[in-house]
Amino acid sequence: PQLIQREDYAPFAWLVPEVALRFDLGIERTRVHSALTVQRNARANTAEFIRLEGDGITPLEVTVDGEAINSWSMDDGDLMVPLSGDTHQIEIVTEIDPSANTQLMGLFASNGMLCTQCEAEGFRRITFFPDRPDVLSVYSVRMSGSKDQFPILLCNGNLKASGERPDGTHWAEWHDPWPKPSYLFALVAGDLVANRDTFTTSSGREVELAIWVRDGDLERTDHAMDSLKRAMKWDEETFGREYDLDTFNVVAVSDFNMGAMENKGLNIFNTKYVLADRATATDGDYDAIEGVMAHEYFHNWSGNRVTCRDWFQLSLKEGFTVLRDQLFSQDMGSESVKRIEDVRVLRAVQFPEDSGPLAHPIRPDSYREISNFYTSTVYNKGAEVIRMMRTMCGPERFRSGCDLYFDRHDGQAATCEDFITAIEDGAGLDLRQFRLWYRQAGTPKVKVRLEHDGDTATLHLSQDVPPTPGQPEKLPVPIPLRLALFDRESGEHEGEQLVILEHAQASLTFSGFAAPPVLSINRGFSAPVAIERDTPVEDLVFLAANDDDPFARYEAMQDLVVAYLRDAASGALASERRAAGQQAILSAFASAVTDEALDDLMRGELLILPGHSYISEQLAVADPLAIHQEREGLKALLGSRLQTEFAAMHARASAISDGSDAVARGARKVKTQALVYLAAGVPERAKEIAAAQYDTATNMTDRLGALMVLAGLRSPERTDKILDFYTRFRDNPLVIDKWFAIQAQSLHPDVIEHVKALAKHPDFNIRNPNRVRSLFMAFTGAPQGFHAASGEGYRLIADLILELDPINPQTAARFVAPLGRWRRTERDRATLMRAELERISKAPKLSRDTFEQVTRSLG
Ligand code: B3K
Ligand code: ZN
Repeated sequence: PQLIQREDYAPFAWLVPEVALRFDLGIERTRVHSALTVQRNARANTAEFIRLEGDGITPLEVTVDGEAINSWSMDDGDLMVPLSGDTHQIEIVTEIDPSANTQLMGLFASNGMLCTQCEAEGFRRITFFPDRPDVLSVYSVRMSGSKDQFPILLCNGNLKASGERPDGTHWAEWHDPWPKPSYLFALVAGDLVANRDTFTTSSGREVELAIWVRDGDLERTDHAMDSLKRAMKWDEETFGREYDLDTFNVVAVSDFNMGAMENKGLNIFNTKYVLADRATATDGDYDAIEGVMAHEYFHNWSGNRVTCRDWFQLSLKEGFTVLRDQLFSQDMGSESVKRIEDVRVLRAVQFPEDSGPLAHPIRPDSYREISNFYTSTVYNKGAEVIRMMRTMCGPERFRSGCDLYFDRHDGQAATCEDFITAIEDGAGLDLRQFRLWYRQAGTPKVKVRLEHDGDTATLHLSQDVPPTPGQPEKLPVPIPLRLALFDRESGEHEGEQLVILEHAQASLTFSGFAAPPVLSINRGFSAPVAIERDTPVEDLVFLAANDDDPFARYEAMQDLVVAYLRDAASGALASERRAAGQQAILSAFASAVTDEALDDLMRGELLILPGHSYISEQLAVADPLAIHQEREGLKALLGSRLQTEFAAMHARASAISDGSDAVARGARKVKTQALVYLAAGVPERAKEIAAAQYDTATNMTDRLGALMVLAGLRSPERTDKILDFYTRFRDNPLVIDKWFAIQAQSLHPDVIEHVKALAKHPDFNIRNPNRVRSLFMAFTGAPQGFHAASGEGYRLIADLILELDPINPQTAARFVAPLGRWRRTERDRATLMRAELERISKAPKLSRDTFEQVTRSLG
């Protein structure tokens, strides 16, 4: 497959101001009639043809200006139509079989309904079209089909007319006044019911809101609706963005490759991010629904009104929209807890990506399959990069920059460069050097050293951006670091400063410190970098107890643990230092458990140990089992030595009455945290408490937390509760997904056998992406299974990739990354991982998606 390069961008030779589509809908046969008004693009090179992209479709009829032609030809799936004049009308008929569409791209069937997914290149599986984001058109759509089968017919924009015919069919006509690229097209036809509401915009327009689901799911849509209304209001207040159509429809589907899709006026969601009630969804699910609802809604401006010129600019809409949804969630709940959660995801997923074979800049330079670039780098690091701009200028100036961006580029397909320039002009920032963040991959490493002499403290900073594939040499990037220097006597500091490290090295002096201060740096995680600080253990303990920046406090605890586990897992810890490290961690945890000034939501964060992948990141080459054992060993130590404290915390939290407020949520969070440690340290005692928590649970958070802990233990309670859970929830696919995941990601020594058995369970369905992820993606997070010395874990994942690739390449390709970490993994395992990648690469007819990921990973 061809390598597509950012530098090769050229505008399309034709404009397509108008598109009229007619759909005759059927699950097995849908006929599509498309009429395109095309005009020569004065800003592009002239062409004698128009290339209309197609993927797996054939033209049944082609007419130009009303005349059937046969001078068209096919080129690699695309339709080439010769055109001589400046303006033409092209009409094309295609036919597709949505029931055979297992890729879930284009028009597909899910549970008897029809729906679409067009981003990035799915529209070409419906009809021939210049399927690129810089071609913007006004769409009119007429759809018709059996009224019985498809009582509800939805499309982008506003409903214009509808009617019935005597033959049992009905039709609807929709018009979307806003010019849009084909990737934002959507259509839904099915038997659906709606949760309806209205929203009055700041300028007083009333918008009809509807969330469409299957009959029976309606009771579980209230949280999604509330989240949507909160997001609409917040975007008006915080970014001055108002909704721009008379209706906003959201449809939930159970077969979906991703979380959700921001199609203009008709968002399509994975049911996972819509349906929730207290018995079936965890607090984490509630937060995720709120966040994804907001994210897709925010795309209406950052993505739809201003879209991307080409797919290399993806972070223009995704990074920005992730930042917007993060800020929204920070405002809706606990700002510091949300910040910690976002950083944890970044470190668990994006940092490893940035240090592995799939590393790429937030604005990539080339791709073979764009689906592979919907990554944590483009999304989460992209958000961090824009967040740094905001940190450097402050929220007000940032808002002015955003206003200018929306103003200047409304109705356009823009670039990251356009965004940066608008922020420079509107916020008054100089971002010349900062642009490197868009061009360079790799997580910058910042070394921090604090010296003290007389009454002066000197801070030495240096940075290094590591080499990544295709980028051996790097330049220093501007790194905004929020810092404070604490007086260790008073436990206070004289105010926070923002320092921007622009060069490879810098030294800063601070006077007025008779005694050496304690440095708190990268507060709030002001830059997405890896800090290496030579901070003594007692200073970390000090910060873990005293830092007034909640993120920095969390970070001090993490650093204590990370340093210990890193050294322990690499065998570099002499027994004395081991004991000292454990002692420091024990005392930091003991104060976190008992500190009455902390709320439980924050306490819960402090008590989460750094994840396996983040610890691996600290080592050039990691032994996954050693990390796992040390991490579990530390948990066991904490659980047994702080047994009384954890049990008391569990009892205290269990007495807090159930509810959806922050106090009750915090209580649930620490309850399960207590169980996690007790299960590691005193499993016999933990079993009982967990079983009781399971039995008396009145919500999914408590029930699943208890089940998760039991799933890792060999005990009769485990078997009992796993069976009970299945029986209770067998009719709810989203909960059964949890049931699969909890077993696949468990600490149980027989996890591989469990996964193999679950793959044969009647409820396992390889065609449903949620189910595949809940079994196999979860399994890649069970180190003792995935990294089993026999290589069986790697083989399971490789077998899955090979089986799934012909069915759903986009989802299959997502499983390559865990195997791609071989270079950073201990030698024997690396050989096994590599061998599986090679086996995959030799398969005949590998999809472009999987081929690209496997090739890069072997690289
Ligand atoms: N824009 C979509 C992602 C589409 C993924 C295509 N492979 C959802 C989102 O980021 O909001
Ligand atoms: Zn998005």
